[in-house]
Amino acid sequence: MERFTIVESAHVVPERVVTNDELATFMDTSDEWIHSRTGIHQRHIVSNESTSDLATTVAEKLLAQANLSANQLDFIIVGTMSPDYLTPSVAQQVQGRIGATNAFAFDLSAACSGFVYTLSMASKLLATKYQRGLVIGAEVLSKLVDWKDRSTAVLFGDGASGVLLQQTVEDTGLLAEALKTYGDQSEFLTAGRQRNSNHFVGDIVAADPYFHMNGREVYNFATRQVPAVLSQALETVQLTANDIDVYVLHQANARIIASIAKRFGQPIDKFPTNVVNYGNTSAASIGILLDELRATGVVHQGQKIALAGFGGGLTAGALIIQL
Ligand code: 4VN
Repeated sequence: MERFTIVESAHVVPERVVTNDELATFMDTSDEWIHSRTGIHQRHIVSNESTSDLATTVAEKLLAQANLSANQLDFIIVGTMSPDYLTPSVAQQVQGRIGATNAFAFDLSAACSGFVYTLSMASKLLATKYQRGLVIGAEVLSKLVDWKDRSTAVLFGDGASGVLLQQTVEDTGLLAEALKTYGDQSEFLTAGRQRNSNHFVGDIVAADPYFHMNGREVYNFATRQVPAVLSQALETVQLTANDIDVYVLHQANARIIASIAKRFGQPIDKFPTNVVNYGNTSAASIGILLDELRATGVVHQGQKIALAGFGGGLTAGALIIQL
């Protein structure tokens, strides 16, 4: 077990709300289609904020809530697939802007599994000399969306979330995990292809900012692999599905979550969702939901919760956490 406590959680979304009805004013789609297929009713879209702006706001909230100063942080990891730059990383921008002079900072790129992979890596750091750190998921997916492609444009939204983690001597933290990567299926979900070009041969590959998704393949991957990683994690510590109080899954699509719950033989009310309000925010989604569930008391101290991410990579990952 990797011991830590979740001291605080926080999230932020841009002010601007775009409803399905608003999408239908410039795209051949409808609220009925989007809502019945995905569970999404609206998403938040940036006006002038960048990924690092959203991530910095989350970091500032976490420090304020915990009454800590930035120089008390040992590390900052940001899970993101939509950074402002290739370098610096979002985490490095956050570190500079909040003045976390004692923290090292880096991004972790694992798409929709970003929050789970990042939290797992943070738990390893907290098992060494590092006492306290931020785990943030931050995305501006709207810049990767082809607003002429109705099959993907309706799915995604912008937002950021995070947790402040700290070493503890209590019996809380990461009980078990299962992280899986299927790089041979990476073509099923891509975004942000970089150009490859040089002085000597000219253009080799052209840039393409947009999402490309084989929805059927990713959907089937999720319904098969999420129950598998959850089972695998539970088995390593001889726990069963019934021992988990709340399942906090990546919010890709409400129907996918329902079919995962069914396959896993657990009541759907143990799988809360908020995709209706935010769409799919990739690495930010699990943290946004976790923060809302903590705020309403659905998730609280003493529980065992399971987090599961799945998507681009293709990746899947499950964490069993004792709160
Ligand atoms: C994980 C998943 C998805 C995803 C895949 C398919 C899908 C979301 C396809 C069928 C369509 C409705 C939408 Cl499972 C995306 C990501 C990317 O973050 C990660 N929706 N759908 C329909 O016709 O019903």
